[in-house]
Amino acid sequence: MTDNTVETESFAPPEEFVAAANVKADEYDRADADYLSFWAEQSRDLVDWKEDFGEVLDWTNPPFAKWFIGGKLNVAYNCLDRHVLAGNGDRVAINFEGEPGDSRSFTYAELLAEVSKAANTLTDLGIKAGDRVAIYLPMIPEAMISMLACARLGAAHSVVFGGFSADALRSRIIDADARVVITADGSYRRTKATSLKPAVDEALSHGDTPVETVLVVRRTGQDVEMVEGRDQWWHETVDKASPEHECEFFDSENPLFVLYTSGTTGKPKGILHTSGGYLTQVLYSMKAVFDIKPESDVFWCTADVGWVTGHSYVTYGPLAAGVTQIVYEGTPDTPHQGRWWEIIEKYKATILYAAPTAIRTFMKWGEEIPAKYDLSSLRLLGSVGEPINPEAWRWYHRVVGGERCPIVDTWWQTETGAHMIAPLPGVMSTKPGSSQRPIPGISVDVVDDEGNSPAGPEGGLLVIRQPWPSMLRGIWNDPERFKETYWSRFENTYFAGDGARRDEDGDIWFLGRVDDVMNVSGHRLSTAEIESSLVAHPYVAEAAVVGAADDTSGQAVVAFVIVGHDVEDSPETSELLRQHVGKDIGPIAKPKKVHIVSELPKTRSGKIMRRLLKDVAEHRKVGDSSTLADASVMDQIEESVAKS
Ligand code: 6R9
Repeated sequence: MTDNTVETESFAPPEEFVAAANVKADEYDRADADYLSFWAEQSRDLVDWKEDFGEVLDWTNPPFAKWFIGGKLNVAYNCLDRHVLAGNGDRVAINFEGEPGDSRSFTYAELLAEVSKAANTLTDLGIKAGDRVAIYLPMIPEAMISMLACARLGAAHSVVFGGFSADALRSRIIDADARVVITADGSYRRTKATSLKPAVDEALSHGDTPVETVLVVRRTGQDVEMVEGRDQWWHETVDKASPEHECEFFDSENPLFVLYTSGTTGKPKGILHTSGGYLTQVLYSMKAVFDIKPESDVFWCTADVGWVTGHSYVTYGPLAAGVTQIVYEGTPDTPHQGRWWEIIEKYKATILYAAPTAIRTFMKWGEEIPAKYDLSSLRLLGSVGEPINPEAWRWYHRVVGGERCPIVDTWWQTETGAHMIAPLPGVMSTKPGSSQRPIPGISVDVVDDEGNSPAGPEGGLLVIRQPWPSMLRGIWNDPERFKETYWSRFENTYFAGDGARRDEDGDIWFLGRVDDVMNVSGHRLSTAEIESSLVAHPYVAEAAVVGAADDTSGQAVVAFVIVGHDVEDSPETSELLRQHVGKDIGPIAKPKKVHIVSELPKTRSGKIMRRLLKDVAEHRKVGDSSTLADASVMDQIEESVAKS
């Protein structure tokens, strides 16, 4: 991204926004004075506990944290029952907009009935507290209903993004030991009915998963093969189940979900989140960062539930806060490029939370498109998933927000569960491109390679100093990897994997990942995972993958491969390998380019120097290659790339 950043440029929130804001500036001091009392107070205030907790944090066995010790709650009760009991059962919980234009809405009372039916069905299928259920669904209300039904039973869900392949689904089912899979026949994408169920059949076809039952939602009505004794239709089971379900209350540390995310090695990690702490911080961020007013706001987070943003800010955050929200199934340009703005106008959305890659796409389509719609209901905008470049920020602010909506640029991760660094919109002026400050109760720092603080003006590594309520509790089945990945670089300090720097005001600017994790359209992908997919293809001898800067998607996957001697170096081969990765991992992982080369740049110890390949992929002069075993390799690579 080439725009020049003016660090001092900032936008003050409108006076009315400040006057009505949920939190004020003194919040930081109160939290700093005693962060544990601060979180205890937030938790008691925001969460309905069936039994109060005693100790706030148990950190006697770091890095394994426990929060709100001895407390008992039910997360689904907090998202549903308590709103109905408080007399808000008639408030719309979900306005669902299908891609073909069909719509459905659920009040809180109706959603409670749906979740109760699903919970009763899962109980009939033998699911109980402590089990895992895999959810492989498109963005339809049943996705959230299924997640909440699991939470209601104290069973953990493992949502697998519907864009992932059968293989990816299979390995996640096996790792999480899931006995039930909830899926759909398919969904609508770019006006076509795409299928989902065949991927489940393929994932289970090896007979090596613990799955006993597949529950299938009918979304498109396309033909589906149902396996006798294993597969059941949602409409023949859930729809017929009782809408009454008395919930139990579980320990604060009862697992809520496992969500797989890419790491620096090939195998995705199952990030584990539990109940009380997660819900506390998610709710606090709804209050402080999104300034949520449940009676009047219409919230729209555009993320898919397959990602953590969809977990925290589609399913749990908005529903636990009791606000009305929008859920949209499809793509932003179906049937026309104004679809999002049309939805905002239709439902009078007040808060929009989206990824920078979407904003950059809209910029390309032109500002005359949003200009055709009434966006005056919006009062706050959010950004998530990757650094937002100042140019996109300004466009978002001016064109979408009509210069009246503060923008909260929220930095967080699957691992952190909820917002960690973000401006408080009623408290401070916002700066295009900066996430600014940790939210109250969170302690972050930017350190140099040795862990010294402060890091120099060019920046350093982002670390988190103190445990936080919604922190991951571990990596499923792999405590050693948990310690190694996040806690081994600096003692008792969480290493996030992001580069960052502070400006003169102390505001934080993100510089992207410092490891081999790429960020494509706000989605995390690992170079190692794509490399192993490529080398698993019989044509490929060696592969190196880099994330190259891309104007729309932030980064794009670019692969360099050495093919077998009898394989033709042709555009067809490159295309075939692209398709292979798409099929193997999922369409989002498909490389934008596959360059066939005769050598890869390696150090004398055999390490691939991806930094040099990144220079090539970003059309830059190749940097220092003096540590290469063979210095002429880069010339050969540049030559092959120029030819292709
Ligand atoms: C929520 C989510 C986490 C990684 C994270 C960082 C990048 C997310 C960002 C941001 C700069 C922001 N990231 N939000 N970078 N500014 N506002 O995206 O989780 O999919 O786990 O990705 O995304 O690099 O480390 P996840």
